Amino acid sequence: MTQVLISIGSNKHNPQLQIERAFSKLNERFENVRMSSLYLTEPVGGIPQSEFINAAIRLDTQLNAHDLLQFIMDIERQAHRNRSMEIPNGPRSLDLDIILFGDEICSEPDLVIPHPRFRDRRFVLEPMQAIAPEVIDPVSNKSISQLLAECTDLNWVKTMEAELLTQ
Ligand code: PH2
Ligand code: MG
Ligand code: MG
Repeated sequence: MTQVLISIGSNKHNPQLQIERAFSKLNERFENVRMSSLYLTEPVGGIPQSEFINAAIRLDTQLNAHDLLQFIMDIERQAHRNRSMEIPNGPRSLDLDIILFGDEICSEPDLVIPHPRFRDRRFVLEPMQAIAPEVIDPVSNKSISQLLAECTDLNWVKTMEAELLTQ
């Protein structure tokens, strides 16, 4: 079994529903599936666009990383994601990124693990910190907690609960 950390995000076509549906599909297929709470996050890159909802998911799998990638891309397609029509870092109905796959390091044209930019993204690290603070990044040998403490990304990330309290 390999423990996997996935970052999930959406800012189009009912983001909360997209994330809940994707979570149920992963939960049906895999074991020990856990999701953080949902976070409202400032869009990073792309074009001016709506805020995202992001979360982190932790699961165990017997699949290899490529087969897991196929499975999650299938979930993205079911959410009507069409990569050929997309602006880089632009709006998307559902994005599932494999951040860590056990302690594997993989650098292939279609799959880079650990995710190359996750250490610089607060919208990835904050949700991961909530469910997997002790997990180690095999490239930097630092824990998620350490990476978050050192992260200089100033884009805002807030829990949906905090957002409700300020309304
Ligand atoms: N995903 C991107 C680009 N920018 N910004 C936020 N806040 N959340 C995301 O999930 C996100 C992003 C590319 O996948
Ligand atoms: Mg992606
Ligand atoms: Mg992404």
